Amino acid sequence: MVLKRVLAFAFIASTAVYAATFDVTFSTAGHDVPPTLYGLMFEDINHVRSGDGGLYAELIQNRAFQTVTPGTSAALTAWAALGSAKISVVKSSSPVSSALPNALSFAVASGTTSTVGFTNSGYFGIPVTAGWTYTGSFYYRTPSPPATKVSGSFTADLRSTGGTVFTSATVPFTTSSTWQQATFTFTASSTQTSVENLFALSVGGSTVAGLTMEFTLISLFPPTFNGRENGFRMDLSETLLDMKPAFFRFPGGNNLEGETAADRWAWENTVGDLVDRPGRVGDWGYINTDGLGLYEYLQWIEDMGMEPIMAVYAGYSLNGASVASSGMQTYITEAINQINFVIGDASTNAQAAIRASMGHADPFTLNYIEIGNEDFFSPTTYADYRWADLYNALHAEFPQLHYIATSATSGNVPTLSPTPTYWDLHIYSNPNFFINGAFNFDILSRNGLQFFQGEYATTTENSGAALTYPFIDGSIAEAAYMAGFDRNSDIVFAASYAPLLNHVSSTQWTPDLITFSPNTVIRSTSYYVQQLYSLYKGDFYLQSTTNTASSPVQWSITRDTSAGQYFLKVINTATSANTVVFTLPFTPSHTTGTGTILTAPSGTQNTPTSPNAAVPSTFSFTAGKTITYNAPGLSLSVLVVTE
Ligand code: LX5
Repeated sequence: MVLKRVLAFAFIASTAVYAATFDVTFSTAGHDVPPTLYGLMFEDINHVRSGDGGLYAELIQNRAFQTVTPGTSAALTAWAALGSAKISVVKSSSPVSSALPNALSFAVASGTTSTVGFTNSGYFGIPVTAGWTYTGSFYYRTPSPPATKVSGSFTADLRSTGGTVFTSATVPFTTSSTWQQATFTFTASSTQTSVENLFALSVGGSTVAGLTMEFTLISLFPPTFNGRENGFRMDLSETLLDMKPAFFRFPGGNNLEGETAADRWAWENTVGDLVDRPGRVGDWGYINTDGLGLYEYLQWIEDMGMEPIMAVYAGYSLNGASVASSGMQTYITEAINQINFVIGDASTNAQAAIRASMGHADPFTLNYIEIGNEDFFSPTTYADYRWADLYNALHAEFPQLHYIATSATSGNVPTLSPTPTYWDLHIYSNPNFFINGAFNFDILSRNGLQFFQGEYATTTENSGAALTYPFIDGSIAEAAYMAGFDRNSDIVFAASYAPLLNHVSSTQWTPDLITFSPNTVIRSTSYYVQQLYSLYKGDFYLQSTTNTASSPVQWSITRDTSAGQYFLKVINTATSANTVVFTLPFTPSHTTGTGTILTAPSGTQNTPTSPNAAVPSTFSFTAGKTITYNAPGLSLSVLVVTE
């Protein structure tokens, strides 16, 4: 997997020295803030997994032996034999489906009497939580069943690595050469602090002595967000919900593109019954089960009150190759079908009918389609035919949708025809870039173009040192840059930090907004910056005295018109305090106001060992026609003033 790196686009660099007090006068003039302004960018990135083992609540790792090589030890990732049983991954002579050719072969020697079975260690652990009812299932068969059917029962349970069983269920079975699906539930009565737990399926040796059975799609779900079958992790969903995000960009990022076109994220392989989903080797070097498929994304996005920004494959993959012009029709048709799955009429459209068969007869909400991801890495083919082929075909079919092109620097790179209205820009850099770039959008002409900062983050210190977790210096620098999103929300319609999630146990790209383990979630300093901007987005931006780039202090004023509240955001990127004096165009009805602040000493990070080193706190302040606010060093403050 070759990492691409995006050019930094810094329009303004200023070295002006600033006084400690900033006078800010604002008026009632301004512009609407688009409801879509702050949201989330997601892709299955970070080995082990922001999708599988992350947002997607499935607890069993390697549940269907997808894309593994039978007979290898790697094929048995997360699985281990229990007792004297022999387990291996085989290419089933009669697979459960053409999509899932492999199975776990479970062989029990004749004369076995002791308990045998196999265990799964989950995604670096399995949480056992009191009151949780776990829902499990698996497919099994006996390739060469005995002449006399054997009936018995498996025991499915959660246990410690030492073998202490916390909860279990009995699962009856009968030997047969055809695949059968067994289901079960069990409820935990106590919470285990350790997540080093195992899922086990076992049986009395004498019941199956001399038999070889096959198992696949062995699944175990905890309770999920909104109680959805095949759903999402509750704690991660609630952590994201606490940001009140407006949109969800998916499925990528690089994870859309595939190493080659054949490895791309293909929507049709991610819908329908789980036995029909082959999975794929994702673009971050590990397997995607695609249990988290297009339907699951859309249903969860709807449950979360967001709208999708959905990407379609645009004929460019990470090996640098572009699909030839003559080969584009395949992907145009695929994109049309993908969109019809989302918004088509189930009574007349085959793809929409699949959606309805999965439980959502009505179309999902969809306004934005992103054509590709970072296609400026193959600018010539994007400009010569890939953009136009897809845009013209999709726009003809779905004229009501907005089509986003991907661009380097500030849009129009490469120059595309038809000229896109919407551009996705990506930037990863150091704190100074974001401080010096706070006015990057201010100088862009108002010529109808609309911008989506689809990925951005402080990824290194100014020294160039890499970051494992966001740090306050970088997060407050991002906050200064985000004041530019508020201020220019007449041309910036959406912005999302990236990447979103990483597992504590191993990762491929840091820093990330949220770090998690099987039973914990760590909200980074950048998470809180994103949260404060989203919660206090308002619906109208008020013009005010503006500062200049590279100044240590930035501000933005928005209003929630229906609530009659004004949100005065003050960002101080210096390590020492600075004062801002606001002069309001009205006299507030209350003489005191409540504010929320995120601040911490330089270098502070929220980590697994100190998850709450920097968290927002509230304060009150004196409100009046003028408000004097002393902003501590390295701080983002939101002062709420009621009209
Ligand atoms: C970046 C950019 C991080 C990834 C890409 C996304 O979020 O998938 O869109 O990867 S990179 O730097 O290798 O291009």
